Amino acid sequence: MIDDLKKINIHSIELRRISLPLVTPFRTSFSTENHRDILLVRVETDDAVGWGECVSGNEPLYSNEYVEGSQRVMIDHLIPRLFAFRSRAMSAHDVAQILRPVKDHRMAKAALEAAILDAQLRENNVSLATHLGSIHELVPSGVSVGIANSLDELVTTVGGYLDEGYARIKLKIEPGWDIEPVRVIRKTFGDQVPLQVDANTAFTREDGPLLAQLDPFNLLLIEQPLPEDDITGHALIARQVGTPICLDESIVSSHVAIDAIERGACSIVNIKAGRVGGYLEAVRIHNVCQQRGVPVWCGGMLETGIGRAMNVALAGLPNFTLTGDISASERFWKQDIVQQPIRLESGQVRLPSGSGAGFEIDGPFLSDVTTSTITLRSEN
Ligand code: SMG
Ligand code: MG
Repeated sequence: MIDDLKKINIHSIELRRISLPLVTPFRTSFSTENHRDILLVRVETDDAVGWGECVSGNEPLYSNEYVEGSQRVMIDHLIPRLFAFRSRAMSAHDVAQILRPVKDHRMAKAALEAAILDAQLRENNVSLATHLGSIHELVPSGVSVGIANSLDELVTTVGGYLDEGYARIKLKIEPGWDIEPVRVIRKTFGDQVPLQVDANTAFTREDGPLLAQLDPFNLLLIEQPLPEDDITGHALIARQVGTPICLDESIVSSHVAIDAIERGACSIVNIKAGRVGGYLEAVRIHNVCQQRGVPVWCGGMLETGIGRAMNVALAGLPNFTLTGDISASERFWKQDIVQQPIRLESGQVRLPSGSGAGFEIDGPFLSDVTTSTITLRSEN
């Protein structure tokens, strides 16, 4: 991925908050979500408008970021740095460097970079998929299934998704909802269903023997069993468990990815642009994993059509050899804010091909769900 794009002039950055209800509650080991309060970034340049979606949650429970904090850090620290950039014209490839003095806040940085990249690609008439280096037109679509109220309810839900054609099922797990749900899903739907689990940090270093009880079920992977800061703990677990260990929350940069791989903490990596500070760093992680023979897959953060289109573009890179959490928009939303919601086509989703991330906003619906907007203008 080289930066051969014509630079752009940013005129204004709008921060728009929207509120969207989920079609069904989504329960993980750390929370139950009924709606998302989402921060969108809209960048206006000379000849284009670009959009980015911030994936930070309503509360700081997945990571330390949360939507109110992301908006605050953008207004007080990130956007002023972008506007103070020495020369007026900028590339999205400059953004991470400009924002580097501000520690962490990767979801906020990622949303700004995404909006700038989208605008720049639209001005250059290049698609995001092409720019990132995607090689596919369609990618298989996996679905993440929340913790259910009962095993019967879980079977009904998973059966529905399999009927819809999803290519892979991921079950959320937590202590007490771990071996049994997997056993029941395997017994009901057979050994051929591609299946994996995600613990979102809910287990401890002592749980190696428990997690090894998942081995007979032939899972693709166990995602993030231990807390995000415990790389050594994951290496210990990986030695006790036959199922491959995959990291999500722990992998916040390409440096951490290399470290985790070299220390034997994971043999698969989940890549989420928001968690790592942007799509450009996501590609770097893809590359360092590829060089080390570690397959990757694209995670999801319950995105609207904005983030979802960008995730599909990323998932077309060659080392995304495992199926991602890129379900159809209707898995989470009754109505999407874009005119081209992601749809399932025989268990796959299509990479957007228009310039930028390839979608158009549904303006009237976006207005309906907007709860606030703030516009910041560059003085250049
Ligand atoms: O967007 O399909 C999606 C959700 C996928 O399970 C998913 N994401 O840890 O991987 C993960 C979770 C994080 C979000 S939970 C609110
Ligand atoms: Mg996860």
